[in-house]
Amino acid sequence: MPDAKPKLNIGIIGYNFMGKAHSNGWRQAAKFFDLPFEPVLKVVCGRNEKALKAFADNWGWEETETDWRKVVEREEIDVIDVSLPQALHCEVAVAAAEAGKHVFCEKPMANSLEEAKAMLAAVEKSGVTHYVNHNYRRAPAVRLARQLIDEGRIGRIFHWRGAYQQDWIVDPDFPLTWHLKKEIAGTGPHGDLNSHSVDLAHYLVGDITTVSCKMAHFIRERPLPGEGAATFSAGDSSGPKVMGEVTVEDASLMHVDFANGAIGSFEATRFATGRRNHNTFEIYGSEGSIIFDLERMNELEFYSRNDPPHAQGFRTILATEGCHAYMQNWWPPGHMIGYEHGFAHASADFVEAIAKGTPIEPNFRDGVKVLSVLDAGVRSAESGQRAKVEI
Ligand code: SOE
Repeated sequence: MPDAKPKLNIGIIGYNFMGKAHSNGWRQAAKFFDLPFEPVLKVVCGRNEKALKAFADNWGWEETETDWRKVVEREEIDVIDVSLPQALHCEVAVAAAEAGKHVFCEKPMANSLEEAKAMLAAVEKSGVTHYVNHNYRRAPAVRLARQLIDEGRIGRIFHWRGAYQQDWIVDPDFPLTWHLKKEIAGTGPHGDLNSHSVDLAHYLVGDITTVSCKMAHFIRERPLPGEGAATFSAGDSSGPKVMGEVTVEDASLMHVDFANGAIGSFEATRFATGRRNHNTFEIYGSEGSIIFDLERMNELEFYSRNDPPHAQGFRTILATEGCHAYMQNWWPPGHMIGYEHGFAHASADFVEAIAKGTPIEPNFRDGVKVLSVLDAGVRSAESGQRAKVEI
């Protein structure tokens, strides 16, 4: 019998959409990756005891708790996984860092740049491992994009074109769920979706220096949510229709300058009818180009000016070979992976980072950089002027 691995006890705060994705991520990471520690799903925390218990039973969390502070204070907990709406990230992450716990935090990192900076200060002071879950960085095809750039195959980058488009609130009767309330979500798709795209642009192109942003509000009032309403799901609408105010924007368009001279655009909306979760980017350079589309997430389109002229054209690379990031841990070539695998990759890398004492990216420092670009976007949209990114 091989020696048992040391255990890494996880306490997760939140058990909705992201709680589920993270729980699965920890489970799959433990099964498919040879990790230095064994992640233990120790305790799940939420407010509705009955729903929490059902969640814990289904995902194999050993215990439940309704007070997040008690989870953070528990001696044997090593990692706090913050799977909450962003308005709650700062308080929980800071308390976790102060208690010496490693922090795995859902995106966007926080509702304001100030909160994000406070979170960064707390984790740096305590020396714990910290991570912001921009899960799309860990798609093998995105890793391949980065590899092609590092190998010089794209050359000098001129253009970034990012668009993250969804359509789950295009129906005016879709209820006023928490993503549409400023006090919980901070902003609309600008923070929720552009945060992913800005993180990808930082990863693939580089730092952003100035921003121009335009935001739009298409529907100002929506019915209050009934039973079962959640992100992507209208729930029960049979009750009386009482309206409430939408307090975030419905769409955000930014154009930006990068420090390396490239220019870029970002489009984030929940009103792109027919687009369910269309997270795309295009990068154009002096030697070649790349295109990624999350809805075809195993593929990367690549064009090379260095191919002989008669053979030039976009080719589609299926990023499922053993030589592509993470794929050795899954299935043989051509056996597709999906949305949930990004969470498993993040969990696996997070455990490795703790064991090695090395940073994982994106971490809270990267998260602050994302928030600083989004903050410049908000300032620009409010003033009608171009805004500088200020950290
Ligand atoms: C809703 O827009 C949402 O769940 C985002 O919050 C996630 O970050 C994105 O990956 C999918 O859509």
